[in-house]
Amino acid sequence: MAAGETAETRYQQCRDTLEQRGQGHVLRWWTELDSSQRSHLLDQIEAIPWEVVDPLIQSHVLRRPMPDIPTDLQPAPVYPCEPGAGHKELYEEARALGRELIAAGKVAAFTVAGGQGTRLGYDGPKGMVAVTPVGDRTLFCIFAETIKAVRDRHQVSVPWYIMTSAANHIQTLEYLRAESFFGLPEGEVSLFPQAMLPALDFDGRLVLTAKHDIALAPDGHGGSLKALAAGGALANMRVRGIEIISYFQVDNPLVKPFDPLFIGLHAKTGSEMSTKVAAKTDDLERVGNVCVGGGATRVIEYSDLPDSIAHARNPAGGRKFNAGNLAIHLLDVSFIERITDGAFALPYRRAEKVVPTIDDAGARQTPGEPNAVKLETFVFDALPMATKTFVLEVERGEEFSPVKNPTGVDSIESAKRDQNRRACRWLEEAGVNVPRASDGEPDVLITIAPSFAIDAEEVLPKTRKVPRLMPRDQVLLT
Ligand code: UD2
Repeated sequence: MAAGETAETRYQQCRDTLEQRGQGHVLRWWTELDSSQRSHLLDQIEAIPWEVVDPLIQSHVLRRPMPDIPTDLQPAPVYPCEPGAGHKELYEEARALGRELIAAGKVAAFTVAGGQGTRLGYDGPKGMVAVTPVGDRTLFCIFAETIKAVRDRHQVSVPWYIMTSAANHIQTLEYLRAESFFGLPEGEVSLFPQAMLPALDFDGRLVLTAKHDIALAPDGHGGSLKALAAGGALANMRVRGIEIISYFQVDNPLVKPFDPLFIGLHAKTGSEMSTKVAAKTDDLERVGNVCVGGGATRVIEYSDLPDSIAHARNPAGGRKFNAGNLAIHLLDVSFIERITDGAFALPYRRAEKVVPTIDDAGARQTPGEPNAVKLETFVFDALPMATKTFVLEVERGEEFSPVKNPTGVDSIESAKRDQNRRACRWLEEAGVNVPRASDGEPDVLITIAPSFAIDAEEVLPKTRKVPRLMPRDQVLLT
């Protein structure tokens, strides 16, 4: 068949597929498109998984599904960060086991970095944003150097998997290559893009962002589980002897992906999927709520939490639902293999977003209000599928300060402040004198690079390397 005929056949098939679904508008500008634009558009149409999208238009676009909140919802039981009297031995054993598992190379790092970072307004992969108080180190740099530190300390390979999306895959890869993977062997860093789904307007119609381009969006970080299985990463982990995946989001510079206590308790309790929580800062904080209900551990996202539950109090007057999801999880490789084998589906969520589109004249417009629905799955919806789960409460200031907004709460500014506070605390715990202002805040800026220390304990043997700190000093410890 000649090339022209092939293109014509593809066009006709795509047109039929679209017209059967009332989506014929997608080809409205066909006669104006050049050949590369035509082929791009046909590629996009052919890649749409209609078996997923058709039912979702009915259930999630034309209708607003009600959040699934079990009637017997209760706060999840959590292990405290400091053990109670009866648990000291358990925690010590767990720490030792966690160290063994890390040293034996059984734990891999997994960063989800496929999001579009819309709120931050940064035009590029969020992992490339510089976030340290001193030294302008990026999120990807912090994670890579943490992995390298673990690798060097234990002389073991520690693979790092990064989920990107079509929107940022190439830029992420080029950035890491240009930085020589921050000293990690290239063969131990695997990037793979997640799947995309079309955005739909409120009438269930595909949205065009240009005459030849359909608006597509990443299918949520829940897509990571399928992407790990389908892209071969799980098989690769098996070959490398990985048993546990340490999952974290690209936005959190304080994350400790190799926490021996968390890993050890996960293994000791026989948990298939574990999660870290911290006390919420207020009833309506924009974090998920880790709960139990309907016989399983589950996360109720902040946007789904009914006010009555958000404001509920326990008999002592404290916040009843207080376990904020930090999006730091451990998942057994065997658990992901089990749940992705066969008909696996996480529930889809509807997110209303502003999606740039074109008007009747073909000119690009960015509406002031949400105009479309994006369809996403969330990784924490795998929790109810685990036969055993475990939840560890941690100190927020030690492990969580996400970069989500340009300023204010959860911004680069607040993340720098929190990294500085933690670095100063670690130094003081090791006996270093840190100048403080009259309000108690550190009067210095310190970045502790992972090559220097990845936790407070590692600072102690290195205090001789710390210069005498004077007010307003800026120090990068490497
Ligand atoms: C997430 C959690 C929330 C809370 C908070 C803590 C969800 C749905 N909510 O809220 O419960 O724990 O984080 O910081 O997770 N991503 C992808 N692919 C996608 C979408 C997102 O890789 O298709 C990544 C994204 O790059 C980022 C992370 O997932 O690393 C979180 O995405 P978000 O910023 O949309 O989640 P957020 O802040 O609403």
